[in-house]
Amino acid sequence: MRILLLTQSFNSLAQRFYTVLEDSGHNISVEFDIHETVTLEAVNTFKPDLVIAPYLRRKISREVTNKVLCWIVHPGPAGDRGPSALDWAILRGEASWGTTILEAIEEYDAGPIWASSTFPMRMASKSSLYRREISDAAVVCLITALKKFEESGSNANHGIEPAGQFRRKITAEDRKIDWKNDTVLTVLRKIWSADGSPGVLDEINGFPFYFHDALPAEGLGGLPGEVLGVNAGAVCKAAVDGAIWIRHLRPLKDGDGRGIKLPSVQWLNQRGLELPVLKQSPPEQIIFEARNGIGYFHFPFYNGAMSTVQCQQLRQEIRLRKTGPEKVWVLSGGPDFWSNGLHLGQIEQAESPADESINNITAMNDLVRELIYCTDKYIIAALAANAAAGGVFLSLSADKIIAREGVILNPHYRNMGNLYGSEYWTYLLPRRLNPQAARELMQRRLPMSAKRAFGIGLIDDVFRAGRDSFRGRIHAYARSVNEGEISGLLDKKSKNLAADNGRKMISAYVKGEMEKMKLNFYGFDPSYHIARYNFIRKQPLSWTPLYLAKHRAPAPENTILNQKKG
Ligand code: THG
Repeated sequence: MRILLLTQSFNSLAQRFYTVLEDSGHNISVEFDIHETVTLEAVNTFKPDLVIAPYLRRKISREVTNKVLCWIVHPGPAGDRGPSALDWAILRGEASWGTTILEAIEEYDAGPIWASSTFPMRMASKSSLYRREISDAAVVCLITALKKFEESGSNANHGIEPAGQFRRKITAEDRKIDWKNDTVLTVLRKIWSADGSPGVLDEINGFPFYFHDALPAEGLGGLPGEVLGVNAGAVCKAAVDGAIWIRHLRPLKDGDGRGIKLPSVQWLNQRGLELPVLKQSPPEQIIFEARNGIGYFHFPFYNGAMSTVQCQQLRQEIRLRKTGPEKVWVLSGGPDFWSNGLHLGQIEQAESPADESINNITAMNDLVRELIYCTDKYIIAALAANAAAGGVFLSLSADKIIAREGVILNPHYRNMGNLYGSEYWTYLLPRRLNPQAARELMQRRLPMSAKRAFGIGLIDDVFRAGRDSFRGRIHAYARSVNEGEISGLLDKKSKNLAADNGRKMISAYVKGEMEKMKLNFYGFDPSYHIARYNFIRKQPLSWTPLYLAKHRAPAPENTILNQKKG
């Protein structure tokens, strides 16, 4: 089928839909919701059999809905309606929630329901729930709805009775924290319902900030609303029955449009606020765990972004554990993101973004080199969540890469202003792909499902498993390696590395990459700096790039990566 994805942006769910539909052989094009005339033009040009809106806030015009069946993904159960569904569900503390695909009609979210799926709620932020439960349920709905459509056409009998109500758009007032009365749970729900975006506006000692990335602060308390102190980059504020950590803050404005989300203490220092350092601290961002002879590295960095310091700390942890007895290591990343590489927010706020780019990529490269040279450990990259850009190439330093089905990879740097990229990709990628496939991959710009990444040999396996069973299967696999062929594998690893170095010094690859990167950072073409600015400040999109809007671009050549497997 020809399917047009109509979306406010190419967010994680839009990317998930894109890959699921592409993998099932459909002809997909994407149009951003810029203006109704542009949407109509896209429909008239592409002539889709179906329009799907994975992430849309504005009304699809009657001209479009009269022409073609349009589906809206609604992040709520059947019958629930309105533009802030998940926000309200978190704020109210719903025990279970869902995702629904409904047909767009003139009245908002009131059309026939094509599919719906429910899940138990988790105590987590909106963006975490959206990336995990909402997205997984949306894919279940997509498959169900497509089946109905393919069997019965646009007049399929849906048979799902809506039972819910319209809830208006949530406001800042709805989430305003009342420190004198709110419990820890209430405060957390308010912040979680607004995290990643827009955050809850509150204050630290009179300085206004949007609060993000909040957690309960075990064993801490004080006068309601009192700021108790800081630790590990986070600030602690008391509610009536305890306290919370706020790990990230965003100022109202920083003179240059939308403020940047950064570790709380960084902004507090910048405001000249010195707060007492508490004995307690929030959960670590780098955790080593040894289980049955397997060493796990967890690094659940916020948004998967790895700053210079975080790269250095992770490398330090790896060096520290090298002397440990575990011979098999698992790089687990985090549950919402495996890794997205460079910390563009830190780079954006630096005095010299170009210098900080160099620092950050150097620290990433040092980390990758550390892993490449770990010849006495067999390293498994276990991707339970998405990876992009430098994060993908970091995973290539492992000996085995296994992803959970449903994981999306963006194995390229080009969307960040044509960045050349480093992380030893010129060494690591040709270990897995032939030169033409490697070149195509780096040119591609599009997301790729784990399944397809496995199909082209970019990764070694895909486990079809839920998040918990993925952990179990990775552990079983790691143990089987540990108890089996481990010494042979490590022997081979050392020999391969020596042979590679014999052909061309591995250091020469990164030297070449860094020469290109310096041009990106300091050169004549400012594309990288502009792309980063727009990305960090969430600048509204004014057009759909041609790599997504296929209907506006000439037909692509038949490339290796686009060929269907089996
Ligand atoms: N039908 C059509 N288009 C749609 C939907 C639909 N586009 C996306 C939309 N569903 C997703 N759901 C909503 C539900 C309510 C509102 C927005 C998206 C909403 N919006 C305004 C607001 O934000 O306050 C108010 C009205 C307005 O400005 O139009 O209430 O089902 N065809």
